[in-house]
Amino acid sequence: MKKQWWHGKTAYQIYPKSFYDSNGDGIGDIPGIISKLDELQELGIEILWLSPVYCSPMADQGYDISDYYNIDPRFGTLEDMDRLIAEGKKRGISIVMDLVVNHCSDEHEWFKKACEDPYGPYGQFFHILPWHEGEKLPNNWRSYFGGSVWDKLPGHDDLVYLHLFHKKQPDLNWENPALREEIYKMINWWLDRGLAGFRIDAIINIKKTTPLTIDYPADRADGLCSPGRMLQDAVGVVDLLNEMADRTFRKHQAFTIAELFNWRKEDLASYIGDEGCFSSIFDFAETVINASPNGWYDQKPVEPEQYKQTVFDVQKSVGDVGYMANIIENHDESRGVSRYIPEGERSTEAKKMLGGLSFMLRGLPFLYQGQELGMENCAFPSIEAIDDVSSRDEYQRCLKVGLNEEEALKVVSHYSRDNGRTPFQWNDEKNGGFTTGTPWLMVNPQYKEINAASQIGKEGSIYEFYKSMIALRRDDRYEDTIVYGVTEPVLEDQKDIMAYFRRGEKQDILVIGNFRDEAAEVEIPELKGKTCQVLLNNGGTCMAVDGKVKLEALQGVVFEVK
Ligand code: TEU
Ligand code: CA
Repeated sequence: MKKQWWHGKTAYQIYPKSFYDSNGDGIGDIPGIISKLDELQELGIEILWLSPVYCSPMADQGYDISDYYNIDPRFGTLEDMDRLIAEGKKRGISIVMDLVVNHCSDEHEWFKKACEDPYGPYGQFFHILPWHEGEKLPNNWRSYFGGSVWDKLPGHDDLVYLHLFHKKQPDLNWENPALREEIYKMINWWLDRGLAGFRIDAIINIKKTTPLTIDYPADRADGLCSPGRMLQDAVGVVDLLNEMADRTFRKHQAFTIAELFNWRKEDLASYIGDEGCFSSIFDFAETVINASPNGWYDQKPVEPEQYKQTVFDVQKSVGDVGYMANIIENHDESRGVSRYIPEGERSTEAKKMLGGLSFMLRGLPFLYQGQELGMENCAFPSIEAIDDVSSRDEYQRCLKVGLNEEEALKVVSHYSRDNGRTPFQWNDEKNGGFTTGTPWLMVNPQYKEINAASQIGKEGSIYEFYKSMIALRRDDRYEDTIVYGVTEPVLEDQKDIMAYFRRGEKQDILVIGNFRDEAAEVEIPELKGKTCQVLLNNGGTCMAVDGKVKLEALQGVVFEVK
């Protein structure tokens, strides 16, 4: 694998709507982000990805874009964005925007023109098919947010258009070269402005099976099938992606990170190999542990053993082919600490342990806002307190299969995307210091205990633990091993102990965590006769003597082994 400028960095995702509100309208904004750049630099962040800030009707929180060339007034102006890029540069922080091009908004002018003249050039920008009342729809795919992927084209009783996501997110027709030209032009326009690159949304969905009129076996009682099934059969996405990369990213040496679920091992090199179409992709394997085709109500809690095995499987299959990005959460997931740490064990120490086990893996650590504080899921008091489209769909599903409202709320609260979207907890003042107005989404009541002000500069805090991990990753003495060392799991048969070596040229690093609620002593014979120096410890006393490692309950330690 060729070395790249970004490999040794630490990245951070901002969900702008919920990060910091600079003008009291209850919505986070770009000036708010700029005002916090010093703190991000202090933490050690060098790559910053912003979820979408383009003009949007917000049917899906900005993932429905009505103008790719402008900033939504709720978030600021184009000048603010330019300023963010420039201020980032001054602090060694590369700014990455979200590239949402599987679909746009039904309020984008392309879609409006397509509605005016479906048989004209803009009709070809979308997937529009004839259909008559009473007929079967063109296919039986289910939107990711529930219901059919087909809806009537506004103003036309005899036509339907395709949307894999919300009906306000019509899919763009990537088979049409004219559409692709428009997309490339837009990408280059942003890169020319000084943007470092993009996180690329839902990109695998751009290639559909053809013709579109083929049904798949139903995977639920509604007779529909998830588009995920169709994606297994769709061929040729890599050709499209390479064309996009050639025309845009490669010319600019842009950093690109794709949201790509269910990649096949044999395709990995074409995505993130040296000649791949992206810089990196996220490891999402952990986020789908125990996922059920039936929906959230049917999903079982994640066991530490499942977490460990899934992480190791991904590390092994990626190997040296490319560089993955490791996360414990993002804006589409519930909080990692609430998901991967068993109920009742969510202590400060346990949160650091989980953070460390993920951060020290081979790959780019990608933190999500609030992760560095140990922010947890929110106890939403009612479904009305939840805004997210997919959560509302899952809630209805729960009721449909017979759960009562309280049970349905419990399920949805556990998995809701809004868990990651509650406002950032800056301090213990009103609204957690996020806004002086009324926040667009409730603030997690835990802000009194969990907030940035009480952790920054405080010895032993989760924030300071993350800061030391980031510093360690940049430390000349260890950098090469942490960034490029091979991941080699050990003690795999020790239940609820997650341990791995990072094998480097200068040294080996041992990362070990004890998910058990009691102390553990394990033996790693190769440590005999070697010295183990503690580089990081989440608290408590630990010993590595004569090949034996003693850990307290929920203790996580990083050792240098020489
Ligand atoms: O997500 C795409 C995606 O496949 C997952 O979001 C998942 O299916 C969904 O979250 C179900 O809960 C991306 C964005 O990250 C997400 O926020 C957008 O809603 C989606 O694309 C549409 O743009
Ligand atoms: Ca604002």
